[in-house]
Amino acid sequence: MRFLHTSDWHLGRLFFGVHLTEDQAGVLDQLVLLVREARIDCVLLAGDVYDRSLPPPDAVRLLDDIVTRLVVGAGVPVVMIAGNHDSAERLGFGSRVLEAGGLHVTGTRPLAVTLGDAAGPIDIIALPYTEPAVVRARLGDDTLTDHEKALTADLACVATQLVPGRRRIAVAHAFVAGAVESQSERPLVVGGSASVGARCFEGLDYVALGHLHRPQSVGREAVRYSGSLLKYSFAEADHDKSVTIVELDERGACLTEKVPLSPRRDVRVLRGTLEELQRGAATDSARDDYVLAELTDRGAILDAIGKLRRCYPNCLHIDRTSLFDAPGSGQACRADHRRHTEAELFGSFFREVTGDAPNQDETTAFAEIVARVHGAQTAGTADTAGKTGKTAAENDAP
Ligand SMILES: [Mn+2]
Repeated sequence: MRFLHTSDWHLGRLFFGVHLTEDQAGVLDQLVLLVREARIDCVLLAGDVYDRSLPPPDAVRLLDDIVTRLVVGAGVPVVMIAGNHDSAERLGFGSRVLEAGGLHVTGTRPLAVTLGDAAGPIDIIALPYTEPAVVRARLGDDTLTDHEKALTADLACVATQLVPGRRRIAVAHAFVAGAVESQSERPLVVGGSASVGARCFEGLDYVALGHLHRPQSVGREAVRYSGSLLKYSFAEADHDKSVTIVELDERGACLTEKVPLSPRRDVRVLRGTLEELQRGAATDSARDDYVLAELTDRGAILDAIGKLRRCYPNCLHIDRTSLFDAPGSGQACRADHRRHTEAELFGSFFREVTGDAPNQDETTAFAEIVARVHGAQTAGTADTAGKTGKTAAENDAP
């Protein structure tokens, strides 16, 4: 039997204020095509279907469309669980009605789905993401104090109802110890560990995991994260986003294959001076990509984002932290500015911003500007005093 394992679609996601629904629709079109062309028997969607518990209407419409094309159009059953971003109750709406049609969705409790091929039945245990406290209350067991115990208990609940010896896989949304995190996952707990050991999944022929956004196996090849549908942070710029095709043979051994998805816009980090990036754009064939610009210029740039968006229209963010990592950074603000001359203050400000002391030309230019300002002030005061008949001292009064 051939499964397509995917997770973390995060439909309705905003990326630096940009709605990604069209980008998601584009790769999901590819997914539907792949399901047909690769003769997939069942799609496993391992949670974080939506980005938030109350998804925007566009995201709901997109999920409705994709699921209909898979289940009704292609005749391929879908097993879908809630992740920590989903509302378990809302995602699970109508699940008992939908089951007969081939859409097996579960939000609040574990579920067993039995499919089969020529070699016999295959049991799929669908384990939606659940807080230990919720499992504790549902099972009436006070000993379920952490994620591992809760998941093990849920798994056991379903497993005891199954016929032993049959091929068995699981779909779960969890953080398995030893796996590598990314920047765009919401931690399952704040200030603690929510990891579960890979040993929880012993005896299962394949475990289709969701939660971590980097595609990876953990512990053994058959315990696997497919990774997210798209890159949901700039820290994921180097990820190869993909889905996993799992071929389960008659003995329960599986072969996995990563199939890449091509988003209409990639997520890239570009580093250099503004001028270097502008020059690079001339020969860049993917200027529509979502871009984070790490500008290495020293000193101020007026409207840097406006200038960058003329060549990279989807430049979403500028990072100038290198500026603030400069040696001497932060020193100037601690100095008492009343004890320093204008030239000294300028010097320390210049060092603060650029990391270097001003050169002779810059020092001279500053001195000239200061002299001109002082000259204008003196002339202005004299002029005003002349017109109003007041003295300069009177004009200075508050
Ligand atoms: Mn996620």
